[in-house]
Amino acid sequence: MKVLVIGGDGYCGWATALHLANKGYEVGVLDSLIRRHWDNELGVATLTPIAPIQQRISKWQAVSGQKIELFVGDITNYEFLQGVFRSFTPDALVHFGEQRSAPFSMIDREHAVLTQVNNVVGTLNLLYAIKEHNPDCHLVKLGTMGEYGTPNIDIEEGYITIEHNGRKDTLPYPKQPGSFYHLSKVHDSHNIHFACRTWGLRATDLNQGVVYGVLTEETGTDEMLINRLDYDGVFGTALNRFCIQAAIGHPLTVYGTGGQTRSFLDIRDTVRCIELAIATPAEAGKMRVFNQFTELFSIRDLAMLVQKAGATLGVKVEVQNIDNPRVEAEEHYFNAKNTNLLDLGLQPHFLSDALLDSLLNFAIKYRDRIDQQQIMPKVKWRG
Ligand code: NAD
Ligand code: USQ
Repeated sequence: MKVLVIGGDGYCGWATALHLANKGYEVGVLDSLIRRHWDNELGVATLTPIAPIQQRISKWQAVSGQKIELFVGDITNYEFLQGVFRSFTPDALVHFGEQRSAPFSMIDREHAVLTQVNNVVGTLNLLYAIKEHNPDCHLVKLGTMGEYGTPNIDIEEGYITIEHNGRKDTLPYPKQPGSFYHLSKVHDSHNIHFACRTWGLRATDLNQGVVYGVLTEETGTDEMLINRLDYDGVFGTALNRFCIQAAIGHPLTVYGTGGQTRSFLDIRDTVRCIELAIATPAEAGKMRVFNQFTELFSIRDLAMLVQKAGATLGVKVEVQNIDNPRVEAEEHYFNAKNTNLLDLGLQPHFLSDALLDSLLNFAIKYRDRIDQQQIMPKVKWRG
């Protein structure tokens, strides 16, 4: 089975491409490398020294004997995308290839527009390419738990059954996202749902929580295969940032009270979830939705866990509540379902002392690469 991993040079995509190759899939990587360019523009860099994609791929071939085909280009360019479909003929697409930072999308009008055009047009092009070249191809699309926002009722997996004025229907779950980035994912979901209903395509929308960790079985086999690990105020995410802050003695940056609850998963579960989604494709005409996370934590609790893990390694960790640069509820109800992937056989790696230890030690190993100026958040939602 041939799987094209779009965004395969990124954090989730690189780990997934190698994992699927290791599991016997014929893998192609498509990436425009735009994320490396955005890092350069912002003057930020991953904690880990990542090799150019061509070198990463040839190293993987050297260690595993498996070939991964590389397509460098932008999915918003339809001619390019059609060329890839003709030459690679994928049976499944895993789509990670979007601008994925909420703060990046809130920098100014240009970044909001860039984010929504890149994400919405890219996904729309994929839907047309599937329809034209292989309507049976299964689209596995990365969405986000942030599509739902923080409603005061339980969050279902994509759809909710509602009774209204004596009538009943199962409808897309209401969405209240918290940034122009998160909104782009809602727009994608609507377009994918429409294409499935109208053209009979098959898709799985994976509403993923915040990913943490860096090592997977495959990326750990050689230093040249190392994954990216973002810590800066734009692309860095909560738990990864906290471990890296702890490693250099920077107080942990909890925004506001830290009562914000979010869903999380280990990157080793990200790659496994994708494998499970591909192995049992969605039915033709259906957009399935899986909530892809394993645990819920408040930001304040995460900071406390990192503080505790630091203490066992002899690292003193301070927690600082700073003014929240975002507009979001800080104390709220949050209860989301995640049974679909568990039913398919996911065996979660829950957050453990061992993982925090290894992430902290990883951060300590590369701490000379950290630019302290990039840690505090600079982008404010209200401008
Ligand atoms: P990333 O920035 O590390 O990787 C994304 C990759 O996509 C980059 O290599 C980039 O160059 C590429 N890309 C972007 N636009 C493209 C385009 N138009 N054409 C071709 N390539 C393009 O991001 P990530 O952390 O790996 O996230 C991957 C996906 O998973 C995103 O869609 C994101 O929204 C979703 N997700 C990520 C997280 C997380 O915590 N990292 C959590 C939930 C969902
Ligand atoms: N936060 C802090 N301190 C920090 C960083 C973040 O308190 O130093 C808080 C934020 O205010 C927010 C929460 O932690 O309440 C999560 O923020 P984040 O930056 O870790 O994650 P987010 O912006 O939501 O985005 C990330 C990924 C995105 C993905 C999303 C999944 O960048 O691609 O879609 O996680 S989810 O959060 O479930 O929507």
